[in-house]
Order: sequence, then structure tokens, then C-alpha cells
Amino acid sequence: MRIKRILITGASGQIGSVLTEALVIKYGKQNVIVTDINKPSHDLAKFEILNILDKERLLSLIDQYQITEIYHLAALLSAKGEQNPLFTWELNMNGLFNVLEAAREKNIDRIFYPSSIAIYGDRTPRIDTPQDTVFNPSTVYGMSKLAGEHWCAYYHKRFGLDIRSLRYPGIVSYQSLPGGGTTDYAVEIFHYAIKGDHYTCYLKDDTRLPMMYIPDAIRATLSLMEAPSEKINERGSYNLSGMDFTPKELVAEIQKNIPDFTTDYAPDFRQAIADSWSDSIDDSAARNDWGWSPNYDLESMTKDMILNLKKKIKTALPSTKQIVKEL
Ligand code: AKB
Repeated sequence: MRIKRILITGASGQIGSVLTEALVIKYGKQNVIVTDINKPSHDLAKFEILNILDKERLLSLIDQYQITEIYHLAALLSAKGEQNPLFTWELNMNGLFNVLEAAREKNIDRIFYPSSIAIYGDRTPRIDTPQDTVFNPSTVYGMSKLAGEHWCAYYHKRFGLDIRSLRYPGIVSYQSLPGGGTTDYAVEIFHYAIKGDHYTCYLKDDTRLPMMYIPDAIRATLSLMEAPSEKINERGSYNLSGMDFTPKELVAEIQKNIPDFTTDYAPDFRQAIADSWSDSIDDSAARNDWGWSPNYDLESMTKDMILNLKKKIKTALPSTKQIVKEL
């Protein structure tokens, strides 16, 4: 067995920064290389600039650091992706092809590829969406993730690459902000609530979406990547469920902790995207194959988010409301 040396693409994003920390704790700083087009805000691991469309640079980093595993997180998400559909397709697909081909050429032991609830569409069963069902994604991001799942399964079958994948729901985290997704409101809202600001939500108050707290997302990712190969029966991507809630339910939960928090609703183009996604997910394949089970529900996540974000925001600038209050 070779020493595990991990390369993360898109490491400066919402999941990448927390995943980096977890992998550094597990495998040591010297064995984790983080890459992105933007420098991360932390210094947890060695950083190298990498545009995932630059395959030669990817190949040379694999050689330079004797990489054995890749977590390929670089992608444009659902909302931002709609602003430039063709570039989103190019980045998400050619980025994946570069990783798959580099993995084949350089004998990479294992790859992680995140898929998403964005692969579901308005013909997908909405409640307890099954592992295998109708998929008619409404965004270029969703189309690219669904195609990506098929390519991962193909590379596994055809070339024996050990690729593993999860269909992440919306991820809620305090460590970093999401960038360009439809589920981002569920993170933004906490920042407003804690600063004492009013929040205008871009989704309707009754829009139910599958969500997950970041510690569960990281634990799911590491559990999947550590599971013995014979336990991985799904080589496209696994359905993954944490919790589901509407903006109204999240607001009510936040108000239990911050009673004078106020919101209103002004749906924009992201409403149609959210309306095409599922309410809840059946993740029994992940539970049965590699023992998945989430730890956090809406109540425990909200408490933990507020606690941790308060600690973080203490050092940040005060809100306008606070400045006026203090006059
Ligand atoms: C998005 O909203 O685009 C992402 C996702 C669900 O994949 N958070």
C-alpha cells in the first residue's frame, strides 16, 4: 500500500476548506495538497494554483507531489452556472475529463467526485427520491453532474478506476460561505440573524429542500472514501440525506435562539431551480452499503451554527444596525 497523498481541486470553496482541515487531521499536512484558482483563506496545507482546465499542470502536480488520491471539487454551481451555461458545461465536464484521464495515466488509487441534488428535475419523484429514478435536471450544473456520474461509472467499468461519489444536498456551514448555489440562503440567513440584520430570502417561504450540516457532509465523504471497495455497489453516485426544511421552518428555528430576527421573501430566478428539485431523499443505498447515517437535524444544526458563527463574527465588523444602536 502506497502512502496516501491527496490532491484537492476547488479547495477554496465551501466544502473544500472544511474537507482540507479534516484530511490534514487524518493524514498529516505533508500529505495534503490544495489547489484552486483562488488562494484559500487558511494556511492548513500546501497550496498550488490550478485551473482545472489545464491538464498539463494537473499532471505535473500529480508527479511533483506523488499524488495517490484526488478529491475533485472544482465546479460552477447551479445559480452562478446559469449566467454562463456554455462555460459552466466546459468547466464542469472538461475539468472532470482532465481528472479522469490524469487518474488513468498516473495510476491514481481513488477519486472522489461530488454530484448533487441538482440532477433531479420536475419529473423526478419529489418525496423520498429513490436512488434510481427519472432524472431531468433543470440547470447546466445539474446536467453536468448527471453526465459526470455516468462518466465516473464508465471509467470504473471500462478502466477499473476506483471512483466514488455522493449527491450532496444543500450544505450549511459556518466556516466558509457557499458560492453561487440555489441553497446558499440557508447559510446567508445565519450571518444576517447573528449580525441583527433583516434578511430578504430569494426563495418562497414554503420551498422545501434537502440540506445537510457540514460535519455530516465531511463524515459522509470520508466514510465513503474509506469504505472497502466491495461495499461500493453504486459507481455513479449515492443519494445522501441529512434533513429537509423550508425557509419558514429555518426562520422559526433561528427565532428560538434569536427572537427578534425578521425576514421577508422576494423570490428570484433561483425559485424555479429550487422548485425543480426534490423535497426529501431516500438514501437507503448509502445506509446499507457503507453504514451512512446523519447526526444533525434542523434543531441541533441551528444551535451549533449560531454558537460557532457568533464566535467567528465577534472579530468581524459590526452591522449597520449595531452601529446605529450604539450611537
Ligand atoms: C447548489 O445549490 O447549486 C448546490 C447544490 C445543491 O449542489 N448547493
